[in-house]
Amino acid sequence: MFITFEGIEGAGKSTAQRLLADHLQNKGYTVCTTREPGGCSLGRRLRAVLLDARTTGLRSKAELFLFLADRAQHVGEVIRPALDEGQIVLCDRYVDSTVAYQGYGRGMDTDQLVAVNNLAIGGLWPHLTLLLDLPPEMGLIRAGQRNKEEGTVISEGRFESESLTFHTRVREGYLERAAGEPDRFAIIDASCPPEDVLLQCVSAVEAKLREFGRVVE
Ligand code: Z5A
Repeated sequence: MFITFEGIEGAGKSTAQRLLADHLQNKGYTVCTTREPGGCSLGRRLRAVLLDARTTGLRSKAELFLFLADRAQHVGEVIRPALDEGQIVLCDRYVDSTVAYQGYGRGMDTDQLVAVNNLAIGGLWPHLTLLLDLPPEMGLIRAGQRNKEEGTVISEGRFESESLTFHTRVREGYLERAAGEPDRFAIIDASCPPEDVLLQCVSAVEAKLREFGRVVE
């Protein structure tokens, strides 16, 4: 089963992914955790270019194709093989990030974005997308706190420096997508403490596993 985590900066995706992976492993599932950009060796090189605040003047289309190159390689090298082995794949960001950031954030045509993404992923859409939703002001505060704790990293700050209006458009884009595909998306209230976020994720995942006849009690 293929599960993706989506949401704005600082929503708590990486935290929820880690907690959910532990929970599922404790239940006996084999889990593959990965992320975009940077879930494979080519992707790690592309991530360095894409997220570095010193990458200036990158055209929106060039940015798009770098994310798609990362995704196409990642699907072929990591995601599909793990799914073929029967693993549960938990991926931090995927196609919906492109539609939200390059579409709603940068203003590119969302139908075209879905079409080029479909080419990159060879039709491999997630079975479930956990949308961690919270106000952008809150996400940016969390991301700022994390940067303070871990030391601000200029090499990962290109999107963080976008305006609050940009992040607000991205959030609205996500919510619009979720409303359009209610069977795939579960909207998670990410403003609560991590353990409550986990409970909401577990409930959505168990419902999907039940649908697929894969529940381990
Ligand atoms: N991007 C794109 O434009 N197009 C694409 O196709 C793709 C990506 C795939 C990748 O950034 C950037 O690329 C992203 C979109 C763009 N940029 N933005 N914005 P990334 O992968 O480096 O970073 P991120 O995905 O935005 O994640 P993040 O900033 O690392 O945040 P997070 O994973 O959602 O949150 P976290 O690291 O789990 O938590 C952040 C802090 O909050 C940390 O201190 C936690 O301890 C704390 N936290 C977490 N959960 C909670 C709760 N529930 N309560 C309180 N505090 C919490």
